[in-house]
Amino acid sequence: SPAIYRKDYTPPSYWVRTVQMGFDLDPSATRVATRITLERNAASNEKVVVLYGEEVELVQIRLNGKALSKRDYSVKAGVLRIPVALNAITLDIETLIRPDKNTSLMGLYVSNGNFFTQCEAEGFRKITYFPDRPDVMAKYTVMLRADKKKYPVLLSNGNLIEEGDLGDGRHYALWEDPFKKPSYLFALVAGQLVCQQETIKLKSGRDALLQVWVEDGNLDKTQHAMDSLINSIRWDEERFGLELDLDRFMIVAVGDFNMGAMENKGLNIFNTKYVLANPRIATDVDYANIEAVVGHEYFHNWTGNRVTCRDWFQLSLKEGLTVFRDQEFSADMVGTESGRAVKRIDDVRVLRQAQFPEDAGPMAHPVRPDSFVEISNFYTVTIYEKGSEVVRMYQTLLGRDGFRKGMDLYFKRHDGQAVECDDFRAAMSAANGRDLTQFERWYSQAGTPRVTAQTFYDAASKTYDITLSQSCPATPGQAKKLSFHIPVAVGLLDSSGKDMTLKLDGEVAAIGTVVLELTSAQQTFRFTEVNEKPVPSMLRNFSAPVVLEYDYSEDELAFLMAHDSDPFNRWEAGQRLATRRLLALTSASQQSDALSVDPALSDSLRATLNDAQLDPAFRETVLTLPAETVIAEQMDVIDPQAIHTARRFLRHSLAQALRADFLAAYKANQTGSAYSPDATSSGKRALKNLALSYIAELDDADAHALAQAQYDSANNMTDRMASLSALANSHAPGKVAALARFYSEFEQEPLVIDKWFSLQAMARTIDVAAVRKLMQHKAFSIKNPNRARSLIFSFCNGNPSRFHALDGSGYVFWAEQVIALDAINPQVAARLARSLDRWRKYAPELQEKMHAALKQVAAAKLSKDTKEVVTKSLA
Ligand code: DPP
Ligand code: ZN
Repeated sequence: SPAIYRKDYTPPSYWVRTVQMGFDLDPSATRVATRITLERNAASNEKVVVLYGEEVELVQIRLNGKALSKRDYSVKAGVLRIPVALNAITLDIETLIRPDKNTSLMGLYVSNGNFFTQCEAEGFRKITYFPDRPDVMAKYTVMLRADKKKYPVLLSNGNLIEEGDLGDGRHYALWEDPFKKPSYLFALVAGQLVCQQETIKLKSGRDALLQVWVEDGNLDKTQHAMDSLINSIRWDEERFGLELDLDRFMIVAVGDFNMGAMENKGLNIFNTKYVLANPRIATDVDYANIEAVVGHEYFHNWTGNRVTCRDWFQLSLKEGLTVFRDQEFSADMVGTESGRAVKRIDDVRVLRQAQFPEDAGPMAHPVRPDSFVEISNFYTVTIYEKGSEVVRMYQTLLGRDGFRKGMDLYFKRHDGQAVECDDFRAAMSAANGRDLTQFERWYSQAGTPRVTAQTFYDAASKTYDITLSQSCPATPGQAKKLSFHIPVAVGLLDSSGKDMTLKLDGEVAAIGTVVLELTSAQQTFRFTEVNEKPVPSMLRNFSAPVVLEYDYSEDELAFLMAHDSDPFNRWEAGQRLATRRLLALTSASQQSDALSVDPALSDSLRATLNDAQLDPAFRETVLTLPAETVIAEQMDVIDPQAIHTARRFLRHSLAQALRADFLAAYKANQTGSAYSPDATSSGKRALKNLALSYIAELDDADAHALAQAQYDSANNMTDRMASLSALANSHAPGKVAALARFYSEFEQEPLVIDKWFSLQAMARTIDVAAVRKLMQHKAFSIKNPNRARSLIFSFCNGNPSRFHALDGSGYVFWAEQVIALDAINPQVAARLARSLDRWRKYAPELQEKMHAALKQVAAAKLSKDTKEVVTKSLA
């Protein structure tokens, strides 16, 4: 398949004004009748109506009432062209589709007997022939007809206009969406579902009906999603002055879903994983994720739906912005400064663990890509998470108020339009009178910039110079990079650990933190009236998505860990210390040297662990060592076994050194019998369970007993999973029994069984043979994306040392699964295909085996999704 280029964008030849659809829902033969009114686009020279269709049977097509014959149009590679140059056209298109055979989960499909749709990015063309591109926005009216017994609930976007019986056991519902929208936001749901509902008053006084739809039996798991939705609505009213524009807003949960959730106008469709929760089945992390995803999809109603993307190259326009909004929402929901920092740390962890590797690998692409083969492959951590960092930098540069002004202007200018990333930047610039020309490079250049800092203190003149240099590694198609506009937030600590008042060239810049704007390859910033040599705290709150290199002494890092007023950098200092140890241990392990660690790190960590002034949630982040994948990215040649040995050794050493402290923290952070997922309680559980995981490293009878006792008495899924994981990674006598008991207790809860598979897939002792055996389990199905992810993805992506077994068995398994999945669901397969992205970074013996596996996949008959990924990996 050929690549599509951003530079080739042309406006549509016709606009669509209205869409009327009639569905006769039947799993094996759904008939779709669509009437589209089109209007010629004066800005286009093309005299042709262009419609896209995929895997649909075209029954008939009429133009202004007249049936077209095959001579009147052409169909080639899914593109139907009708040469015609009229100002107004009505098309009647009838198609036939087979939802029950649709395992790609794009377009209209069946899940557990019910109908669902997923149209982003290009799924609508699997329902009917249509100008399926996001800059074509229209008003939709949708008539659904189906058997009343089998499909009592019939939902689509907007407002319910009419419903009734049709005789012959069938019924209908007519929906009308008052807002024009691109086809990717179309949705329908039909089936046996029940809902929790609530009517709330919006800020303007209007009433809105909120519904959360689930399968019967799950109504005891919807309260948290409903609460999260209401909180999201309130938050957007307060923070951005944006109100829900509909009378009715629905969330529907579905067990078979490719992604997390989808923001269809007024009818959000969610993976069950991001809706269903109660203390019995959901962990604290699940609760937090549900809040974030419900927020995310709700916030799309403005950032994505009211203002959408001109083309799919602009995807980050809505995704980066909406991730930023959901991150801010989650932070505000916790409220405390320390809670905000923990959220920030979590988000930066995702960036470093997933986005930095992507940005350094064969799939590296700018936040606004220049080309793609299959857009589904570009729903990436770069578009989402790095995109969010780019949006966050506007706020860092312009301030919260300035950012809000930019948002207001963006909506004022573009409400109801399909626009580009540049339009967002222009609004930020115009609203604040700031030149953001150079900032554009964050959208056009891929790769993670490196910022190197050097400092010089002159005691005689009391000046302190910080010299910042930037560079950015080459990425596919981009050998040379131009300088970025990088906000570097800096504070200077005096010898008592307090923030100095900062004067830049004589001007008072700030009491605590100043944002230095690095725009050239190298710049020096001079602080004046600096009475003693400070310890610099740089890139506070991670003010830019870069790698910051500075030659900190061990003492300085320990000092920052103890004193920095910026909690993010307190954490960061600890991570730097730990990373140094882990890299040294990794190299010692490679040379078969005896492993040892000095007590400096454990002393600093002990101080943090025992500091009752600090929130437990924050202490947990400090005591958590950098992930194996983060260490891997810092090595020239990745050695997964050595990294794993090093990290385990360090954890074991810390467990020995701090055993009593961990036990004390364990006892001090019990949360009692009533479960609540609030930040304080979940923070306590996080620290308690971290302590348990360290103690479990010791793998002795006391550790086993502690984990077993917690498992036996757990009253919530967080504690249950933590103890089961401790048991599963140990030689505890109760381990097999606990795993079996867990399964039988939760057999009826698919989301919990996912956890059960995932925990085993990530266990230290598992190998490919054991994964294959789990695939034979009656509860395993490769067709369900959540289940496939819970076992196959967890093993390939979440267990590096086992996946990269020296015999290459992991890669053989990976190739088999990519090929098997590709025949079922290309999107999911293409995700798995990414697991070998970084193959060139490994030692030659592993590289060779990975290369062979990649070649094997490349030689198979593949979807364009998977083909693009393996082709780019091999390039
Ligand atoms: N637009 C969707 C989302 O990010 C994609 N699944 O919310
Ligand atoms: Zn989104």
